[in-house]
Amino acid sequence: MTTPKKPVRSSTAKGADENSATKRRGNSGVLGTNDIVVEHASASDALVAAMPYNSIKAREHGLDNAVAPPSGETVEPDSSALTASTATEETGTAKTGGSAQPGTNATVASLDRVRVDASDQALTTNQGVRISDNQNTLKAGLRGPSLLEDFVLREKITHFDHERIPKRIVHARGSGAHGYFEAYDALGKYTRAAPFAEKGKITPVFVRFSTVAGERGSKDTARDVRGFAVKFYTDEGNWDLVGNNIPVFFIQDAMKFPDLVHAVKPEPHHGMPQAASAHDTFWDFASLMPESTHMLMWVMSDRGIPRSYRMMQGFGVHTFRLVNEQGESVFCKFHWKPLQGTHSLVWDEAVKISGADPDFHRRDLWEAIESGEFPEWELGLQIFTEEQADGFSFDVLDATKIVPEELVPVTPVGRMVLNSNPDNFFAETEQVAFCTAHIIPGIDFTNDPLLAGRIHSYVDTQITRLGGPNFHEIPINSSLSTVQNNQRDGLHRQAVHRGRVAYEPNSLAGGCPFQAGSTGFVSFPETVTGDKVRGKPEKFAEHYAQATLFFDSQTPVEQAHIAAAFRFELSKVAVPAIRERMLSALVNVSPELAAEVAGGLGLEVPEAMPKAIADPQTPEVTVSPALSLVALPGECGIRTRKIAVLVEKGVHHASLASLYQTLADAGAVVHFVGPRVGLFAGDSGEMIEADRSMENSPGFLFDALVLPDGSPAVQALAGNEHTPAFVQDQVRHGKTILALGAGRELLEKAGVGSAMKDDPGILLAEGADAAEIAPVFIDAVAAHRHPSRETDPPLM
Ligand code: HDE
Repeated sequence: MTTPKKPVRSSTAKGADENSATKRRGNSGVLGTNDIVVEHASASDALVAAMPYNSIKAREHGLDNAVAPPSGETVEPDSSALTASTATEETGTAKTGGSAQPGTNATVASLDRVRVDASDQALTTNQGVRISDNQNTLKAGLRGPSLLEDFVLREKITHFDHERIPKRIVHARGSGAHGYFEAYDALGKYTRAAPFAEKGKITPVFVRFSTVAGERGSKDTARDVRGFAVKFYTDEGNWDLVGNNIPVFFIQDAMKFPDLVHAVKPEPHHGMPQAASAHDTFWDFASLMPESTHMLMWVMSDRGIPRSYRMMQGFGVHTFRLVNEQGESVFCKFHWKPLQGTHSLVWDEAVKISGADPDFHRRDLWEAIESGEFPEWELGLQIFTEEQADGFSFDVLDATKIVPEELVPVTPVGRMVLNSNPDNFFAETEQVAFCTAHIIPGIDFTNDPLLAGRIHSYVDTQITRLGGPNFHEIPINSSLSTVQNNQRDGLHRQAVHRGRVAYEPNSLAGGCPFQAGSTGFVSFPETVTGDKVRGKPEKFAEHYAQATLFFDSQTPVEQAHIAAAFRFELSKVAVPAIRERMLSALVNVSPELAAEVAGGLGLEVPEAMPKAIADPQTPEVTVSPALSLVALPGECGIRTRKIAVLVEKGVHHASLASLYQTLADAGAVVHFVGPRVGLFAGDSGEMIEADRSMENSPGFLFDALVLPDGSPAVQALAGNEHTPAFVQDQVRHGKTILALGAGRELLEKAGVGSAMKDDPGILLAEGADAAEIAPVFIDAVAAHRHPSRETDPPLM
């Protein structure tokens, strides 16, 4: 807190007889009225007089003052009643409240204030009136008409009618969690931002992951970009790092964002397709916007279909500024790296999962946190100077470009752990309002023209979505540091502001709340010159070098997936000329990729699309291993991996019991999957409970499969209509299968040939050897997938 600049002066007349019928006005010594209103006004006199003029007015001018603005002038009143709204305030009702204490926000303190628990409580109306009957409307006679006076029914139905709010125009589908950020070290050299102030400092966060294109109820596993938005509740205000799982974007200028979104959303005439870019309008737009090519490579790669929200990187995308206590600034890119590693689905799997469990990612995040497997990411910064940036072959203000890690390494600065699920999806995950405008001292914007539009857009969209300008008061959005300003009123105002002063400068409230001066947010005083124009810098015209860098940095399997994704998406485009136009852009990325996609569409490779720039600068980096998903395998082994163990009557119990224990100890989530749920007797009479059935949980929902030993069980499973597909999907999706003893017959029954005996993900063992094979199985599952199966397909 800033201390008042001026010496505190006594503001009320000391020594006046408080109880006498005739009171003195202020300190003037004049006998006056006992009218409490007049008296209150005169008591303010000394407070007001202590500020004879606006002493910081002169410091509103000049560059020095702009960079180091003065604190506002304040005077401390003799009594808090002087700045109160009403003279009766001190008669003490429980509703009077107090002034906010420094460092706390009296309106929110913590979410505990608003958590509601109905244990042992009766139903009431919204006015707190206990409801006697929640089953029947009020009627004139048991068979008579309902009565208009039924305020209980009307309140209930009216509230219900308004239970939905507008969904986010983009990123409507998402899931959130609470957690914290912990700084590895003090970063004062680069930034004075509160979360990095000291080693080990903890800052609470709320994170929301999302898809972009689909509606609120759409499937989780659509091919799409994923949102990765983090709200830091710092002790210097909220900082929102609203990023994605892909480090670049489709467009360079905010002017094109509505066009991009209109192109990818369901086509307006028939409202299709849902949560998909595989349609004409998207590819029409994308192929006319060559700057989107780099981003398209990422979205068509496995990054577009992550295995889990927990297994994706996050990126701030834009170049930001860090500013230190001395006002010095460097440029910065933000990176989140998951401890769980980066892993993806394969397309066939994603499509099937979307039918069997559209909540696949939401469920995965929720269940991991519920079971104490808290997902973790490391925050890394790429820090570089403006001078360095000037020398790059690309423009750091262009959001379609990365800064390759070979050019500027990523420095780890802290970790984020998500350790608590929300209590209420709507109150927290739906109502959370991320805004790129929410930054704190120590962090600042650059002139990225995409970022500029975002700074406006997010606050603006919340006003419609959350019903007015007071969305910052919704508990999940409230800053943990004190909020004090003269903004007033508006829909759903929660704060009850004391006093009659809602302007600054003032003397009637002793100058409070006063401007914070240099202790507040001071924009970095970047020198700006230039003509007022609509246009782009020259380097923005280079559209392909980093798309090529990305493609050339992928493993062959990842490259094959990119080609397959383009083939699929473009095959869904009905207008051939759009397919050809997109192909002509791909020729500029990689003639091999273009040929592969063209072949898959039955087309000739077209001429390369003319480039917007004839002689671009030579890129500094042409291969970057960090761009491949295999660069981050993770450190979690098989923790949280879901393993299906098929069971039937007569299953070999001992082998499953020992295997189960080893897998559970390694942190895997083992599900016994039967032809139905419920109990099954094993070979020696012990019972095993199937908590899933093959009908409600098909094979592609699991990371790995165990086929049990025990002839009666194997015979029964072999006769089950679901078994072949259960096994085949595991094989097709590159997953690990362990067949114990007679269980190998189920592999054969599913058409998995003996050619697979060398596959590292198909393991055969006798039931009695289950304990021995367990470590090999664990290593194979931890590898996530066995992509060699794609290049060397099994006999099926
Ligand atoms: Fe967003 N974006 N965006 N965006 N965005 C929104 O804000 C917008 C962009 C991102 O979980 C909206 O609250 C414009 C880039 C995430 O609640 C809206 C432009 C990146 C989320 C909006 C962009 C993002 C949003 C819709 C181009 C990655 C979900 C609802 C100028 C760095 C946050 C809302 C959450 C949401 C506008 C481009 C990420 C309309 C105008 C680039 C993660 O304000």
